[in-house]
Amino acid sequence: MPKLVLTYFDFDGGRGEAARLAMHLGGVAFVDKRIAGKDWPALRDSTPFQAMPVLEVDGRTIAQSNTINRYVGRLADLYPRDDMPAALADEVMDAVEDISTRIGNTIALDGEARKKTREALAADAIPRFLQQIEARLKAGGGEWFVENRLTVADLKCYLWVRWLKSGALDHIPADIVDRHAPLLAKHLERLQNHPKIAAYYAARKK
Ligand SMILES: N[C@@H](CCC(=O)N[C@@H](CS)C(=O)NCC(=O)O)C(=O)O
Repeated sequence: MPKLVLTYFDFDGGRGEAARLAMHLGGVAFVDKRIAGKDWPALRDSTPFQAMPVLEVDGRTIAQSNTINRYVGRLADLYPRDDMPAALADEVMDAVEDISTRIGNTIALDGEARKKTREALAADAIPRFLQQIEARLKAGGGEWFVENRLTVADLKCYLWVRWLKSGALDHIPADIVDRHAPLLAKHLERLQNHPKIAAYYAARKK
């Protein structure tokens, strides 16, 4: 197994969290390097695309969260080996990435601009993405996206849905998932109640 160092912000969510969870679930040893916000400006230019997460693999650096998810997913046996289920898992991860980026971009906006942009997202793009992603869960059998088992696609979706339902996003109603994609709300519970995920977050709280 290569020596792995995952570098990401010091909170239990965001683009680095699916890889952390995947390695934890798969028993893949890694250094969980957590960066405080105040230390990020000094580190920024040393990362390939001035962004995190980054994964060092035996000293080589890999950037881009979904690329990292696929890589650690393979190590953790949480990513499909066959082409079609792998493409379906990628589709979910990339769709979640697209919509998360659109939501994330509103964080930097000022009051009224943020309100308008978030209300527009809540009226159109978010319901569409929820419905389309839910349709893919249904096509996979209703519990998992592919191969009737947990993969990194489930982790990526779970973290997005958890964010939407957290109430942290003003002007995006926290019940938007329940209203537009009830299967994704159940999927969130399935992941939250997964024994290893529940134990991981219980331990993080201590
Ligand atoms: N496409 C990239 C986006 C990475 C990204 O924007 N990361 C954010 C944190 S989630 C970041 O590093 N922001 C700090 C900055 O832009 O200065 C990926 O998927 O990894």
